[in-house]
Amino acid sequence: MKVLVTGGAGFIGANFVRLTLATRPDAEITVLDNLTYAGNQASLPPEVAFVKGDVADGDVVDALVGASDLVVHFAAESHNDNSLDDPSPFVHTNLIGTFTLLEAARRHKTRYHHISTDEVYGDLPLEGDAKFTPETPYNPSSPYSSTKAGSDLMVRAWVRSFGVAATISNCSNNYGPYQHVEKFIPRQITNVLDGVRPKLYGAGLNVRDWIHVDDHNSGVWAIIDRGRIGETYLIGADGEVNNLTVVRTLLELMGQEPDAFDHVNDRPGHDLRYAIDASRLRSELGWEPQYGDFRSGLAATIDWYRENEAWWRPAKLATELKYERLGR
Ligand code: NAD
Ligand code: TDX
Repeated sequence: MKVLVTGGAGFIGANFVRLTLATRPDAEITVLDNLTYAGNQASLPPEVAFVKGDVADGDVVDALVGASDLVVHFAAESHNDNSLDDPSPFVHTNLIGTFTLLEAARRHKTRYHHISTDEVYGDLPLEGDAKFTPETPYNPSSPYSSTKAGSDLMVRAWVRSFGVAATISNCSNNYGPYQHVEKFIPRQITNVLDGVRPKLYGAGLNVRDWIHVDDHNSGVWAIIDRGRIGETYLIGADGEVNNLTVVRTLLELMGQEPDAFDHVNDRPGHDLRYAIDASRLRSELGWEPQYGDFRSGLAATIDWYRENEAWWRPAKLATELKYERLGR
């Protein structure tokens, strides 16, 4: 099976490529990625076929989609803080890029899987145990989540109007190796490694539903293998934790005092809480997460960043200068 992975030099895409190489000997992978600040070819094994190009470039996309049996579309501008600073690349990649891929999938009748986020549903109150389901109305908060929401809606329309053979997954917050140091967990781990105190937005009471990146990607394969065309599946592993607890756990695992962090300015429009009901994926497709214990997953992630400074160091200074400019 010829598989085109867009955004394969990013965090989740690179882990998807690695998982696929390890478990799917029949898959022949090509990565399409234009290596933005978030893309890093060093995240990929050198033997993987790699095309440097833009998912919004119709000619490049047409040729690659035409030569593939399956497209798994990870490429995106993915960071909320950046979208609040400058939304325009989010419109280009998340909306025009997805449109370009869908049109090619339509022309070539190529199976298409769309990677999306729980953030399309907006947020949940801090109190209570409500969760997002596939029926929750879309209500995105940021330029990032609104462009992801728009891309999901295009996929649904291309299925219904043009018969594109597509599925969608909306996953919660991922953690694990190869995640860019701008994101919450790697930012704090690498800060501590640099002798800098972690930075918590606001009071730190916002809740995220953490899932190990390999569990996300095994869910994606379950949907590709056994999912119903046109369907949306939510991926999550019941990993709700507030940001304050994440920082305290990281500090403890790294041998620091529990209060050795700073509160910084909150993110404008900061979503309060995300929580996923993944029962459709579990009951219909028989998927189960393998990384049940968040604490030991965090410990392994800390070890990975300790051992792979050469991978993250080149991005660290520019990332912290950006946060300094944003006051966070
Ligand atoms: P990332 O920012 O680490 O990687 C994105 C990749 O896409 C990079 O390699 C970048 O170079 C590439 N890219 C960006 N614009 C491109 C373009 N125009 N053409 C080609 N390549 C381009 O992102 P990630 O965290 O790995 O997220 C991957 C996908 O998963 C995204 O669609 C995101 O919305 C979704 N998602 C992420 C999370 C999470 O917790 N990180 C959770 C749920 C869903
Ligand atoms: O330094 C920080 N301090 C802090 O308190 C950073 C970078 C973040 N935070 C908070 C904001 C969020 O409540 O931590 C939480 C997680 O922040 P991010 O890592 O920026 O993730 P989030 O905004 O929740 O979005 C992530 O999950 C959903 C991904 O970046 C998205 O791509 C995905 O769709």
